[in-house]
Amino acid sequence: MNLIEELRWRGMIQDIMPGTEEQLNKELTSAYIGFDPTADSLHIGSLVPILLLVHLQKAGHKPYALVGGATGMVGDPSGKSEERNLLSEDILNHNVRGVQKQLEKFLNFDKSLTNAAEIVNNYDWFKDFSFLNFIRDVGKHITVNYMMSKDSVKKRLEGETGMSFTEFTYQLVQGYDFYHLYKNNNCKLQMGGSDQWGNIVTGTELIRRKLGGEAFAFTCPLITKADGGKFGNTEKGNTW
Ligand code: 383
Repeated sequence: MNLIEELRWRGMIQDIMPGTEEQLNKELTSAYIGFDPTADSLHIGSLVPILLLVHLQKAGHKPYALVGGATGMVGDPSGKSEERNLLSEDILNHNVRGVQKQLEKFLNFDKSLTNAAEIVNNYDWFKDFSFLNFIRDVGKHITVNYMMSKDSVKKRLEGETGMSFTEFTYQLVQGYDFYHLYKNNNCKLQMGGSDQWGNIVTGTELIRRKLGGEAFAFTCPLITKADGGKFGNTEKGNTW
């Protein structure tokens, strides 16, 4: 059974981009999932995505776990009905360490492996990225029309609380991560929970527009609370 067949019978695939299975069958593929350090612990909703990385590595591919030191400073609006509060840098640094320690327990980081797991932090490539360079190099490739068509944005435009420019740009920041990892780490696949589909596709679009490259994606269903809502660091009733 190949990786996608394995994940499918386990009910771990929600959406998948055409060509993904072929890519995984073709060669050792590097893939990533991002986790924002909005708390110092991951939660039960992160477990299935972590297991995607575990299965990926077991199948011989290379997993990257990205800790969002930069994206944690912005706040992902996906699945959120209200604007988030910004976290201080001290709290974020503390959270990055907590999340990193937990991720290390699931994956094999043995450097002698050709598919050794790696942890990366997007703060490393964003800390020196100026606002002007960002809007010229990234923002110019994606239309506002395209960004507004995402569920995460549409819902907030319909709602009463609106959405700040900060959260609106989140999909471009995550999109740029995928572009960065594609270009520098040959990472061709991004995975995540189904709430991440919109952000992931902005990344494959950026890779196509800027590099003419083809990147792949799939998502897993979200584990939800009894009330149907998603688990999350900033949600009530979370299981750490
Ligand atoms: C940041 C930068 C990237 C890629 C992803 C990210 C994080 C992403 C996000 N993810 C959630 C989180 O951090 O907000 N924008 O709490 C959750 N994930 C995983 C999974 C999930 C998602 O960490 O669906 C549940 O656990 O994707 O809600 O370049």
